[in-house]
Amino acid sequence: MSETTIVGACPHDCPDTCSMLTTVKDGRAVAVRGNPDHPFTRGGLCVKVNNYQERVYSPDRVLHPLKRTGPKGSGRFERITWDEALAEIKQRWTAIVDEYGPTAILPYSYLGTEGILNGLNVGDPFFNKFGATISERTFCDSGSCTAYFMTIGPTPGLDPESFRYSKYIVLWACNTMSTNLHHWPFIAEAQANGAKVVVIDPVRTRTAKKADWHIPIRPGTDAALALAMMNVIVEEDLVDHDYVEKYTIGFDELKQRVADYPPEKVAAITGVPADDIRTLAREFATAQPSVVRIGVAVERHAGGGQTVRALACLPALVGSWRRPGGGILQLPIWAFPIDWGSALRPDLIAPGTRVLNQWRLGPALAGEMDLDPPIQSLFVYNSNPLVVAPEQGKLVRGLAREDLFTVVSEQFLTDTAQYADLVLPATTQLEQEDIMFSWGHLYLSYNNRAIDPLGEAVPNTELFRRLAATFGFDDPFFRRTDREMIETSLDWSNPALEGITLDALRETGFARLNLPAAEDFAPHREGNFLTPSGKCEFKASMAETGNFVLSLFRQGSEEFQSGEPVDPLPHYIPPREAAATDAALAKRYPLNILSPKSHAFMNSSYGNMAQQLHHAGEQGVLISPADARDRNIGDGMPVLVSNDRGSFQAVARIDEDVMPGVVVAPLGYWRKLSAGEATVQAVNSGAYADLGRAPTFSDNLVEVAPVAAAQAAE
Ligand SMILES: Nc1nc2c(c(=O)[nH]1)N[C@H]1C(S)=C(S)[C@@H](COP(=O)(O)OP(=O)(O)OC[C@H]3O[C@@H](n4cnc5c(=O)[nH]c(N)nc54)[C@H](O)[C@@H]3O)O[C@H]1N2
Ligand SMILES: Nc1nc2c(c(=O)[nH]1)N[C@H]1C(S)=C(S)[C@@H](COP(=O)(O)OP(=O)(O)OC[C@H]3O[C@@H](n4cnc5c(=O)[nH]c(N)nc54)[C@H](O)[C@@H]3O)O[C@H]1N2
Ligand SMILES: [Mo]
Repeated sequence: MSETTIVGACPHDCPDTCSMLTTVKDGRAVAVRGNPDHPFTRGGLCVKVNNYQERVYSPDRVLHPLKRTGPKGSGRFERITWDEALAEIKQRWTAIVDEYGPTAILPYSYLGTEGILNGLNVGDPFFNKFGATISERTFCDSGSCTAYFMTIGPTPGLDPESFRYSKYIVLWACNTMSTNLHHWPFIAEAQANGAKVVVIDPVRTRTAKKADWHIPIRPGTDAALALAMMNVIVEEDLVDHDYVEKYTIGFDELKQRVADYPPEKVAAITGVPADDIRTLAREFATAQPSVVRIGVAVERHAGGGQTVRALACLPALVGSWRRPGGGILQLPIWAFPIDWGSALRPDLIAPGTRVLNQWRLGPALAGEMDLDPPIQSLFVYNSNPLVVAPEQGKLVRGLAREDLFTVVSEQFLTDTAQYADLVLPATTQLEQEDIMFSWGHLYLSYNNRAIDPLGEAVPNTELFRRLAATFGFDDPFFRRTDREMIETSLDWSNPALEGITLDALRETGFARLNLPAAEDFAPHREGNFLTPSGKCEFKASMAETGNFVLSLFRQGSEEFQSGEPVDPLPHYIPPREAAATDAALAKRYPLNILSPKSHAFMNSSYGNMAQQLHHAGEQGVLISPADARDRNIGDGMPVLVSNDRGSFQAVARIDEDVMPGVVVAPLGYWRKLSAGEATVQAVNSGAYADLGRAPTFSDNLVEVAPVAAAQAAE
């Protein structure tokens, strides 16, 4: 028996991008484990992927092209050949193009796999040349990025490993223990050395339980808190004047602005006592180096963009950037010199091609958007919109349309694939080769293929090679092999790659970018921010082009990227659905629902796997004892969560960990595996936040009632 170990990388859209070792026996993967040599992975995987081989060999894998035989959504399919599938796509799309034009076809994708080859942009060149509608992908951190770029520019900021040198760590809307687990040891090390760890979250999460101080806050009010912290810092003269003078612009205007946010006023908005606000501000200013780690949830309400603007101003005001371990951590992805230009091929886009934001899929398919031409075909890969996009009711109606030709490339018959006309089999990470960035550490990774593809599954790169050939795109660009793509995926002339070779990377599986070591990494010690002024812009010069979306999320020429002007100073925008904004709505629907990430699922991936489902339990909703009592809800009781957009069924989990007025239903449960065939997305709105067209998943009001009572009321 031959046994080998193959070094690869976890494929998921997670900051940790673990180095993964696969044991292969006689061509079959028998186990995976974390690479002990990788300084961030440290030999451990998480509950999501530590049995990845079971995902690979699951009897539920889609291993051959499938064609629908029953009504839409019935899940009845027959096996066909790849040639038949491609011929069907050619015939259907040609007819659609003849009648409606190519923009009647909508590609839809995100980060089912995060590899530079098989991930975000793998289909873009094909669909750009085809002339399909452009998908604007503002799924994750788009509003946060717009705000961050406006304030300090596309900088990695600090090394996540340098948290071990921090003296004050604020995890702001970030559930590290579930969503960024491998960062925790660095935080714990700082904590052991006397650093204070603060968690700001409406929920006492696993992470909050490990913190020195948990500050519960009303959802969507974080900007007010950050502005009040700055108010205190200015009032009590805790400002690092030397840093502010040399390396920032707009301090005088910011000073005036934060005068509007005294702690007492903000206490009433946020629910955080004024004295706590003062303590937080004083400690953040004086315990240096101090750092804020922001999670994605800070962008997920009406004022999410301005929240990140305010948070990105904080460290400069008190000089946190002077030392390693100080500043703000968003996405260190900006350290990776990825050659997006050659991957995206925006040059292939015909000027004026229609753009559709991904959050609009439900209304677009359901015929509510007056689109000309209407969407007649949907091509989904690397995504499961029925579970990850809002307005689920409309999505189901849209996907059920008999005249919609839906093709889904998948590993499993997801909720979305269930509605497809054609399902195309996709490989898992063990069956493909890729090179990976990280948005949570500074190591480049190489994923070697561990086993041969199962059945007729193909990597996304091969899928688009086949589609290009089917449509006669004979430019050699569309025939590039994976190895050729890997060679051109990065800008090898960039100093960050100095000393790294592909051959060595294949051997070791990972390499740290050529950047200073964590203990010396303080790129903004003397300013050098990547903004137009080179300074931290309290007053943003980019505010004139305002609400822009990064080209990474929305391709095209420059004109696509600018937006309406916005206020150049950070400010608080109240949640859209809250008593203060809409009292009538709040009367009918008094509870603010949050749908953060689940501990055991990866977005909607693993929502069908036994180990992870066992860990997560059935779809639940966390509710405070007071709110449960008011509604005669008992622990474990089936409840209906509803608002005007829709409803879903869940099991009540009564817990003091959630503040009164807030309920929590984690993302990731599959619709078809849930009682009532609906998930939290049934109540979520498709409204955008203020910047970057970010979603507003923390800004939705609902009511919760026992299922029996809800049925009786109908
Ligand atoms: N286990 C697991 N890990 C994952 C993922 C997964 O699905 N599962 N997904 C990956 C992806 S794609 C991403 S983007 C990251 C995201 O990881 P995180 O940034 O941690 O995102 P969330 O879990 O959505 O939200 C974090 C916390 O914010 C809180 N929160 C919600 N609204 C507000 C608010 O208005 N204010 C404040 N202060 N807190 C709020 C929630 O209660 C939650 O505890 O995780 C990645 N890692
Ligand atoms: N309510 C609510 N909604 C959210 C969020 C939230 O916090 N709350 N988070 C948002 C965020 S941050 C994100 S990033 C998005 C995530 O949204 P998605 O990126 O769509 O995430 P997944 O649900 O994991 O869906 C990915 C699908 O791709 C498939 N897949 C995996 N690898 C491959 C492959 O190599 N090829 C192909 N063809 N398919 C593959 C998987 O089987 C899976 O079904 O969701 C967003 N939606
Ligand atoms: Mo995400």
